[in-house]
Amino acid sequence: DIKGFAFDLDGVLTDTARFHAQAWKKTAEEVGTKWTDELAAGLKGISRMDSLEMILKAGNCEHSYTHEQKAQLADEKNEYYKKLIDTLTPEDILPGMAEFLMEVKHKGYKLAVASASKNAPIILERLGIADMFDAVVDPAALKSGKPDPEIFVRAAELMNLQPCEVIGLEDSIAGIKSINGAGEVSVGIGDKDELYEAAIHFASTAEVSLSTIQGDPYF
Ligand code: B16
Ligand code: MG
Repeated sequence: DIKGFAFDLDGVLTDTARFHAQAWKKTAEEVGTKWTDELAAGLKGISRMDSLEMILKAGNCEHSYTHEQKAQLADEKNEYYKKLIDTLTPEDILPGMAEFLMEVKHKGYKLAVASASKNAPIILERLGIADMFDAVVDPAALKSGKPDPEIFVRAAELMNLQPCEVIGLEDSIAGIKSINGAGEVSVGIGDKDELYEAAIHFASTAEVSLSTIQGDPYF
């Protein structure tokens, strides 16, 4: 029986990808990496340090920086990013998701956030939905990021549920792999061809519906 839902944040509850892109673009310019839409898309769901590594690799300069310099670049990006997310309000919850959260909460399901973002708690506060969740996974306490299953396994543990009792919602391929690897039911939101590994699929957050999920053979 499904008893809980684990939500990715960026791309599922709100769109912070535009702010990540804006902030990483500055870093890319600083290190001399050409900023492309493809590069931006590849950073979806990937941790801060892994994102920086991808940007440095794209410019063939991953060996030109010491650990300290990389930490500094990541810090600078995060300071700028934090200014951008300060502008978030409840209006920035993605279409349909405030209603979906209220519906599952009202029906007695447990709710968790499984985001790679260390800024997730501030973002949830800004969106006005922090109180709805029984648990928020702390990504700093994990050994491996998505696509490793650890983050979604942890989300189930924090809800006191078995993975098979949890549905995970994700917009990234890395996230869907993490949910599937954890033994949970994956819901993919976005491009169907890209997210073909998802058990259940919706084209956008506006389409996500509890009755459709409950009617699916995977439920
Ligand atoms: P931070 P998600 C991810 O969020 C973003 O998609 C990814 O672009 C970002 O690098 C990562 O969080 C870490 O964020 O720098 O705030 O710790 O999709 O897992 O909610
Ligand atoms: Mg995401």
